[in-house]
Amino acid sequence: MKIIDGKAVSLKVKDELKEQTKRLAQEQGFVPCLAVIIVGEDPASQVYVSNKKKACEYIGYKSLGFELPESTTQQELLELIEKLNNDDTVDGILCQLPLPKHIDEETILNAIDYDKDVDAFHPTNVGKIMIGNYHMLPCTPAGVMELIDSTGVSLEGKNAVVIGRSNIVGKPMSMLLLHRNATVTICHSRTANLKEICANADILVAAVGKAGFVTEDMVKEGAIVIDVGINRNAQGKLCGDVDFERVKEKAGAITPVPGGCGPMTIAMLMKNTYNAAVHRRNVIDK
Ligand code: L34
Repeated sequence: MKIIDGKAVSLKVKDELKEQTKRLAQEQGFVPCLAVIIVGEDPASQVYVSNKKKACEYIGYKSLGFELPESTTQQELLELIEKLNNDDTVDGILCQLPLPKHIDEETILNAIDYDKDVDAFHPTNVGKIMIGNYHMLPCTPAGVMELIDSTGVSLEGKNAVVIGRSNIVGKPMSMLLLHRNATVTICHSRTANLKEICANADILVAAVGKAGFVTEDMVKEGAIVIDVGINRNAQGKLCGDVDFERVKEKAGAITPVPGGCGPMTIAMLMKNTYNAAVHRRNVIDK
């Protein structure tokens, strides 16, 4: 069994971007700029957003932070997005989810200029992913692909099972696996024979949101197990969807939580920001 080190893989991605950014600054006279919006004071979201800002600093991007109160109206948020859409110095716009209940997420995500949509949540970018023609990939699924690739295992013809069908993880995840010629099964809360289907997976991606959901009997010997979940267990400790201690004895490779998919999500956001910047500013990237 091998523990996949998401921190190390993410650092490699960030170090490459750091080099590329240095070159952009020297040769083109600009660095990418990411605007991050957070509404309200959800402590988990604050940690994620602060990790995003730190990553920008590390690589050398410009970052703009907008911390808006819980009471912000949908109209006010739309006005800020419109301002950032029209600001030529801004390359990427991210509005951290979840948003307060009185704001409609879909309306907000649709309002972000799809060329600045570094989350790849805009319907245009979602459509491009479906077709297989994209320069912006959703961060968490893209990070999962990098983690799978870091094991050196080929996906061609393999059984890949995704548990969870969210727009943010499960659905785009399945498409990326499909583009790489895996045979993909999407499982969810109504799936019959979940255990049997999972136990047949060469690659198992868990994105459920329930601590300890994936047990050892659901995992094939030698499988690659990717844990996208971030939960708190009864002791308040951060943990994924997978019963890590038991499953790690059976898996061929497994991601931990923390230190697995979380850092990769951020690294992929950084990559999207770079790509958005060179695409938007028509830079021929060498
Ligand atoms: N718009 N909203 C938008 N884009 C996203 O890509 C996200 N996501 C998810 C929640 N809402 C979003 C994130 O950024 C989840 N997510 C995210 C980002 C970073 C980390 C986890 C989730 C992360 O840094 N995880 C660390 C531990 C952090 C901690 O200590 O709490 C880890 O090692 O897993």
